[in-house]
Amino acid sequence: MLTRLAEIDPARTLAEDVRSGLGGADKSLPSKYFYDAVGSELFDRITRLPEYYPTRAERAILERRADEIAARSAAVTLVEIGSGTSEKTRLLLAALRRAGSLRRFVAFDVDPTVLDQATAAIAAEFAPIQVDGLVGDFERHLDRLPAYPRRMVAFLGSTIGNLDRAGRARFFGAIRDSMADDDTFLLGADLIKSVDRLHAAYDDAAGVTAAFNRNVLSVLNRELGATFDPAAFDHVARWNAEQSWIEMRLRSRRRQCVHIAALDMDVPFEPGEEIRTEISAKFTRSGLGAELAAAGLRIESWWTDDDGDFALTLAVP
Ligand code: AVJ
Repeated sequence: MLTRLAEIDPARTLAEDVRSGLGGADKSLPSKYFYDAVGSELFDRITRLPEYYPTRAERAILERRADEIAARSAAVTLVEIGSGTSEKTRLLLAALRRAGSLRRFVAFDVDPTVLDQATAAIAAEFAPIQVDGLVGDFERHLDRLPAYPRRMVAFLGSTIGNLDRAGRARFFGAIRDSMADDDTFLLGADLIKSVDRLHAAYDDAAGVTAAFNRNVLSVLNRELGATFDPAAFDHVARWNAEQSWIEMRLRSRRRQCVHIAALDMDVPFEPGEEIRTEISAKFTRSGLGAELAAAGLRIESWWTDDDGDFALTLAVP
């Protein structure tokens, strides 16, 4: 059963975000706009690239630890934030079903198309559990999570890395506020490693990540009637040691001016001028533990893959 609990107006949000992101001197775009149909497909290809370790590492942890996670959470409801295709989630659902506690799955995602497909597939696969799809933005709508009993709220794939420190503090605070005493929070986080490996993961040899990055310009062309030539921008991946994140940028190959019809806006670019399109923060156990603690959450379990590349942590109030 699919229940649509909330809907937002993505077009309005996009217009506002693009106006403020491209209006000033330090240009940036929120990374959530990568994920139209083409972008989601490109991201899916990224997850299978030899250089992109996070997806494989997280899956390896889940394969090994799902039953332990199910036992420790004893969850009746699994809530997945930023659920996407919920591919790895199936490992958790299966473990919770084996444990005998599972009654309900709530998928929360910004993309209604992906959500419809994923919830329908999971409802069929895990019948008779109740499956709800919730369309929303995890930076704005966590207060609308349904208050079912004994929830495990999962936020996988190191999507947390897309938020800066202040954004993470807000996000963890909102998660904590939504939690009852017996709820748990399962977080997937990418860990700090050599800059060479990080660069390779975000600037792969086959150029899939470059295409993924440029695709956000096609989204703006289609949704806002912009005149970006994606080929006029180079893909850049840069480690920011101070912030402990890798950032993706699009660098203008020449002086150019882009018109955005829906905003009645002209955006000038100097040669070499960049738009920051994504941050992907990397963590240590102590750093993440401190950020969670500041929100009133305690690390109950911490699991990594054999190479120590990625961590899953179960946090409790
Ligand atoms: C989906 C946000 C976790 O930051 O690694 C992959 C997105 N960007 N390659 C990440 C992404 C470039 C990804 N997240």
